[in-house]
Order: sequence, then C-alpha cells, then structure tokens
Amino acid sequence: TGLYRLYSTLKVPHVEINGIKYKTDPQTTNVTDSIIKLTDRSLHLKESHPVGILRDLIEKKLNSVDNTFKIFNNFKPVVTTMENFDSLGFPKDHPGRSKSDTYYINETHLLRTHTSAHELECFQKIRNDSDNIKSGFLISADVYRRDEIDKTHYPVFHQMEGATIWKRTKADVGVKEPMYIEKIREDIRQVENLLNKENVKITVDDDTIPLKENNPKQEYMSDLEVDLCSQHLKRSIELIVSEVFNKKISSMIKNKANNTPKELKVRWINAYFPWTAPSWEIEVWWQGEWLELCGCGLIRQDVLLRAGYKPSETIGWAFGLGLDRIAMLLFEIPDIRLLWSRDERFSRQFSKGLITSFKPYSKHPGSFRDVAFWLPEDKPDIHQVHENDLMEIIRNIAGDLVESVKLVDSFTHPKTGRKSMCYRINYQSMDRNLTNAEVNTLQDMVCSKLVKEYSVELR
Ligand code: FA5
Ligand code: MG
Repeated sequence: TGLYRLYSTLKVPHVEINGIKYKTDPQTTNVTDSIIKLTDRSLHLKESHPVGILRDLIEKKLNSVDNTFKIFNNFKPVVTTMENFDSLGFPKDHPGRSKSDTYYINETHLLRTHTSAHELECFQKIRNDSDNIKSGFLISADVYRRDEIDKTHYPVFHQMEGATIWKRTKADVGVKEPMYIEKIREDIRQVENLLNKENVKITVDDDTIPLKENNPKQEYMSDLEVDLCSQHLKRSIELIVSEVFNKKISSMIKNKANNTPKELKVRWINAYFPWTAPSWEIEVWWQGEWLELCGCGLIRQDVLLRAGYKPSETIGWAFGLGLDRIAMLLFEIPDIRLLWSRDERFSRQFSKGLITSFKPYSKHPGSFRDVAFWLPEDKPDIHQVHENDLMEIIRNIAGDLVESVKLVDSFTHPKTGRKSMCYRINYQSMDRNLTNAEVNTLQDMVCSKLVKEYSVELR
C-alpha cells in the first residue's frame, strides 16, 4: 500500500490489486483505495471465521452425497468484463454492467460482481476430467457491488457457486431409458435420502411447477430432462438450506430460545438470469420475513458450447448462494461490518466447525449528522449524483466508522424547480467511542468532498 500511495500522489494512472498493476482511466475507473484494501482479506478461506465455517459446512454436506464437486476457492477478484458479463450472455445494455453498481478498474477489468464470473472457466476445467456421467464444481469467493450503507449491506460479500452436469453418452442415442437418465433418477434418490434424515422437517412451497411461459425451458432439453434436472437442483439446494438451518434450530432448542421455529418453511419463485433457463430463487421464512438465499437454474446451452462441450453433449444446473447473510443469522452477528473486524474480541469467539452465537463485547453509542444540499441547477436529474456515489465518498472518508446512511428528505422547490436532498449519516464504531470532534471532522470532509466532486450547494 505504501507503493500504491506513492503512485497516487504522483498521479501515475495505475492501481495495484493482489500484486498486479492495472492501468486506470478517468472515464471508467471507480474502484477506490478503501475497496482495494479489502481484496486480500479472503474471509471465506479463514477456517475460524463465520464465513469460512459456513463455506466449509456447505462444501462438506454437498460432497457427502458422492464427492462430485471439485472445489475452486482461490480465484482472485479482478476479472474481465468478458468473464463477468459476456461469457454469460449479459446483453450490452444490462443494468448490472452500469458504473453505478460495479467497481471498474478500467474498460476491460473490474472486481467480479458474482462468482458466476468463473463458471465458464470451471466448466472448461472439468470437461476432460473423467469418464464419469456426472461431474461438478463449487467456487467460493468475495464479490463486489457498489451499494447502500446499512447493517446488512457491505460493498464486499461472499458467494458460493455450484454446478452439476451429466453427460449424455453415445450409447444413449435413441434408447428409451438412457443410462444418464437412470443416473439422474438415482442421484435424486440419494439427495432425498439425506434430506429425509434431517431432524426438523422442511416444508417446501413451489408454485413454479408446472413451468410458466415467463420462465421457459430450453429447446435442446426434453421435458423429462428438465423435470429431472430441476428436481435434482432443487433438492440439492434444499439440502444445503436444511443442513444450515437445522444446525441453527438445534442449537436454539438446546439454548431454549423462545423464538425457536417448529418447522422450516422455504419457497421457490421464478427468476431470470441470462445464462440459465428456466431460473429460480429460493427463499426461507426466518423470524418473520422471507430471506432471499440463492439464485439458480438449468445452464444455457450457449455457456456449455463456449466452454467447449459439443452440442447436446451435456445437461446440468448452476446456483449462486450468498454466504454473509446466512452467516449473520447463524452466528447472530448484528452488523455486517463485524465480519470485517480485526478485533480479537470478535475473532476469538469462533472456531473451525462450530456454530456459536456471537456475544456483543460492547455497544458504543452512535452519533448522526445530516448533510443537506441542492443539486446543481444545470443537472436537474438526480442520477448525476447517483446515491451510490455519495455512499462511496462517505465510505472512503469514514470507512467502517459509518453504520448507516439514509435518505431522510428530498423535495423540489416549487418555484425554481431545484431539487434538494438530505441524508442522515450515523457514525458509530464497533470498537470504541468516537469523540464529537472526530465525528465533526469526518462530516466536514464528506461535505467538502461532495461540493468538490459534484458541485452541489450545501444548505
Ligand atoms: C447472482 O449473483 C447470480 N450470479 C446467482 C446465480 C448463479 C444464478 C448461478 C443462476 C446460476 P443475485 O444477485 O441474486 O444473483 O445474488 C445471489 C445471492 O447473493 C442472493 O440470493 C443473496 O443471497 C446474495 N446477495 C446478493 N446481493 C447481496 C448483498 N448486497 N449482500 C449480501 N448478499 C447478497
Ligand atoms: Mg437476486
């Protein structure tokens, strides 16, 4: 970082990430120092960190079926726009590509926004792997998205990607009940057996059967293949969910927690992803709300062809699961910033393979400040200062000392037509008390940066 600081003071247009230097360009680059600092944390690899413990738990459960999944956990976060978007068939104008949502390093490189960025590569890697009818992979990694600031949002979180494919063999052509079909049936039975062993029953609500028109199947798969593949996908994800939540429920029963659920309720809903069809999301009912856990679907043939498979050679599924929110509820971590804490009082509470409840070590009072401003007159469109741009300014100045940022007021002056916004910034440290003077300094810096970068007029 010393070297990097030297570069930035000399205004050499480079950034260094994971030991590699990348050219920046003023039109595109929006990755910041505070984000770059997080690129070598690899929390998912720490075996005594909540995210690492959860990753390990899920990997073990999935591979307990028949050890099909090859594991890839060391991909670095810088990827190309090709890998993150084009390889998956994202249209050129997809909102996911926008600078307001994605951290770009330059025109061609960015911080991956999802683990799907490595799907193509992993499909290639497992292609000539074995003669097995069934193969697959799991990828866990940190992913980056420009977003709001509050207790459940952080610009970096973790995902696990999973995929399974079955090979249609030559001998299968024209046969009524081909070998791989029988294999998929057997694979479904295996997952179901494990599901039935879980101690709390899982209730599944699925109104995505039969397939709706807005979530169509692909031409190259038969109705039977779609049916079997999606059954295997859904049961496999339900197995993950019931493993994780059963562990939690068992410990709640042991601790006689009064909000212990008696059953585990999940539901399937239709979804859309450019590289799967049909596509779904699973949600779990937890403490009064539906929690979105995972997106998934049957892999589009285009992706498999790009990875070098022959037409109609394979069929299969993929999913992408968010780890942080599950880790937070599993370990009872009240603020997502804690996952990034380097405080011993946090880290010593967790150990490999154990699900334990986090005991808050202190609660330091927060202190809020409002920033109110008029948007520049010649730019009446509020997207000129995207909300995520404001979040980045605050993050860069105050880092993890900011707990949340909320829009508390916005109005347009009836005569002049000028627009005014007011945001409330809550400053609060997880480790110590902040002084008023310290908070004022941070707030002053935020205000002047906002004026300088976006020519707003403070009110
Ligand atoms: C994806 O990222 C797709 N790549 C998932 C996928 C993979 C679909 C393979 C099909 C096939 P999505 O943006 O919905 O989808 O994110 C997936 C999961 O990541 C969500 O269900 C959620 O659990 C988690 N997630 C998304 N955004 C956040 C966030 N800001 N903070 C924490 N977790 C998040
Ligand atoms: Mg989603």
